[in-house]
Amino acid sequence: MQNKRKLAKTISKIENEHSDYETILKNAWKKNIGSAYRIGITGPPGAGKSTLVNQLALQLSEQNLKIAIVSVDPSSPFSGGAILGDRIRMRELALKPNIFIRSLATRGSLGGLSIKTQDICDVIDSFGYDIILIETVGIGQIELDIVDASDITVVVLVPESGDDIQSMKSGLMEIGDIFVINKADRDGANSLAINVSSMLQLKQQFKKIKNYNIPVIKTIATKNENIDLLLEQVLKYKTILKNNNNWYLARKKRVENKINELIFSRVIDNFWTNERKILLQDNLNKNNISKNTPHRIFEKLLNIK
Ligand SMILES: Nc1nc2c(ncn2[C@@H]2O[C@H](COP(=O)(O)OP(=O)(O)O)[C@@H](O)[C@H]2O)c(=O)[nH]1
Ligand SMILES: [Mg+2]
Repeated sequence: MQNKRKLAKTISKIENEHSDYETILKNAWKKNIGSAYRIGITGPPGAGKSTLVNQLALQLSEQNLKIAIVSVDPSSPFSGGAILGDRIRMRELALKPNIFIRSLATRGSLGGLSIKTQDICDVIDSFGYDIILIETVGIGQIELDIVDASDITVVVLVPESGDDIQSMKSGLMEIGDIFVINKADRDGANSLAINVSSMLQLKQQFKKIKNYNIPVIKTIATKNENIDLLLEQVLKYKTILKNNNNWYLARKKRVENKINELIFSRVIDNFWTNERKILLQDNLNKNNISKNTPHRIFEKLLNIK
């Protein structure tokens, strides 16, 4: 429990961009992280992502694993946006010594979300967690950011209001390594599953791994139905990743992203000297703004010593 409290505090520091941010990460990386399996779960609001994550965490916790749940969803019960029953279930989950739950605010720059989520996962990893379940609401950039931060992406769809067509448009089809048709107790689950399967067959280019057939699994999260099947596929995918070198490639990409981000922030910080700030404002004042193109001002800024 003490450990969980310490982890929670550390994550808050990253979220709030505390001055210790980079020190925390330096220390985390020193612990040779990279063993936690990062599972992204995404899909439209109300699809049952939180319920699924809840069930997955429960099953995994029985396997004597340390599980972390990170929710990047403003409407998630983890962040208090749900009906009472769901909140109570979450609280029960959080009481288990080997389950850590955390919701992240989506405020701030969207572009920064993938790095921040990644950094937070790195810290969780350094605390010895085996599995990190990352729930994100499927709204464009956020879910794409999370793809970067995870090893596997599970896309959750439901048989409601033309979800299949919607997901084609929003790019969900491209990012899924496993598809879940949740609320299989509802009409239309079968036809949605068939539609998704045939779309996946047509779009072979979505496959990141050769000879891997993307599974489409029907679940009823509220009744814990087929969650074991989903879990089996999720765990199988980890073996596939490792056998195909993709485990390493995903890590390589994350390290690269992090280095690029460090370069970017460091270069920006060094660039904006007082002289340059003054020069910029001077060039942008009412009298001067039409005199120069942005490119010319950029050149001037570069050339100032
Ligand atoms: N009928 C039915 N309802 C479900 C199922 N899974 C989740 N729900 C309900 O759908 C609602 C939204 O679930 P939630 O997990 O919060 O969705 P999220 O927004 O994707 O995280 C909740 O009231 C759940 O109890 C399911 O398989 N069948
Ligand atoms: Mg949710």
